[in-house]
Amino acid sequence: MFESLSNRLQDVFASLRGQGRLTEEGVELALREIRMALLEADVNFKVVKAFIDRVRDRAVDSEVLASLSPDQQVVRIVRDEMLALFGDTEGGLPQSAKTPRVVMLLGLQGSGKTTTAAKLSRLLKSQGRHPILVSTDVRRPAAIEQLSVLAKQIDVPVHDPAGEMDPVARAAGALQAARGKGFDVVIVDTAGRLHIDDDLMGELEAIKRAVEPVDQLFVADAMTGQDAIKSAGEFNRRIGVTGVVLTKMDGDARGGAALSVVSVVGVPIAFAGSGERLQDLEPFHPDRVVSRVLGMGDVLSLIEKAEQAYSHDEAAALEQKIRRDEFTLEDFRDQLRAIRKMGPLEQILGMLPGFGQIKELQKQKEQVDEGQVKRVEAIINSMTPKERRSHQLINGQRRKRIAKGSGTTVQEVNNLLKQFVQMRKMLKQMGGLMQGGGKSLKGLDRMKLMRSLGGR
Ligand SMILES: Nc1nc2c(ncn2[C@@H]2O[C@H](COP(=O)(O)OP(=O)(O)OP(=O)(O)O)[C@@H](O)[C@H]2O)c(=O)[nH]1
Ligand SMILES: [Mg+2]
Repeated sequence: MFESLSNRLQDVFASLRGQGRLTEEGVELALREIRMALLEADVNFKVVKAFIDRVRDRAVDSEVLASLSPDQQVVRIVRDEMLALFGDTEGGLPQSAKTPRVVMLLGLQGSGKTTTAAKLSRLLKSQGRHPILVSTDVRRPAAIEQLSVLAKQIDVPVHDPAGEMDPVARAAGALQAARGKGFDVVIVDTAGRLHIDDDLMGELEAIKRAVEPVDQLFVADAMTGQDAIKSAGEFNRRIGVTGVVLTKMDGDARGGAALSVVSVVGVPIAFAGSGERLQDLEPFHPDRVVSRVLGMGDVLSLIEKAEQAYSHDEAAALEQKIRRDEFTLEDFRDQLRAIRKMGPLEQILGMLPGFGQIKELQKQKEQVDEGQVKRVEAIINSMTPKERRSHQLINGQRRKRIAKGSGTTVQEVNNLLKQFVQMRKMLKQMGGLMQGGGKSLKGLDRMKLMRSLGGR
């Protein structure tokens, strides 16, 4: 699922890579592609429109972070907005003090209600709850038996009085049994229909009145895309839906249903089913799904770290210094510290996609030695403030003293100074390119920088 959407979005991000800054045309072009990608993934068109408008607003009037490159900025905005699509949800069932808690499953025929009933009871049991199951599907032959067979596999009791064929009586009986025997959750499986009809709705309403469920979960087959959403809206109007269970996420659904359901129905996705086995149900975690869609889970956390380590003001101040050729060893040390705040270099580099696979980069990774970075810092710390501000002062005599003070060699001090001078030159050139815009040294550029330093 989400594969093709994911690929297309990543193409969009790739096309933004290497651009110096976000221009309005660049954003528009990217938005057009993102829009197409979402529509092709079967996301509801109204949802797409609202989504694109919000991304545009944010990208153009840009609370642009100096530490991010254009593609990272767009990824970040798209990620935020996708998360917003799913609403603020942790997945799972919301808190409720009601005991026994009745969970009623609703949905069209074959959407996965019965399987989900069993999966959910297994999940709740593993969380220390004591569920009991009941089938109210008296119409389809063997439907009751199906639930019993599944329940046996996971050792969860079912309420199944022989010969009782009234759906309401079966549900009410289960609730009574739960009260009497100390079960704290009653999961009510219901009958499905190919299409929504009055008969079915009437029956569901009667069951609902009899057992007053806390949760009315709409079970939607992700493979049916927009149709699932439409019927969710219908069930919501007639019966009320408190949450959605998206099943068959393991199939080749395009994912649009998942991305539209919350906006259209207005309730969160509570669980996602991803297989036929009874352990294949998980509370729905929007952040993980979004990371997967954007294909850059680790890059996202890298972006977060860069944001934390580097404020906009710091970036602007640094940029000014570079322009004026005032970048000192002290600034250099601050940069070093900022980058180390992001975490161990090893770990940061490991977050770059494909880093592990590329041999050449693997070699560079080995060169980024945490110890070396620390030595660079020690060398700078052993300088006097005056020396740090004016590196030209540092003659042979001073170099010897600094080496001694930092527990390094004169050779190492020489290397550092040489690199510093080179870096200043490079920064100055870069500074010339960074006109206006406040786009300064970006996170990843800084890492390259530090790599060249920490390296040799
Ligand atoms: N691959 C996959 N199959 C699933 C999933 N959930 C359910 N199924 C399968 O979908 C089919 C229908 O599931 P049921 O649980 O019987 O669906 P239902 O909604 O109870 O169907 P009715 O009672 O006839 O309305 C079964 O073959 C399940 O094994 C899932 O998450 N992934
Ligand atoms: Mg069923």
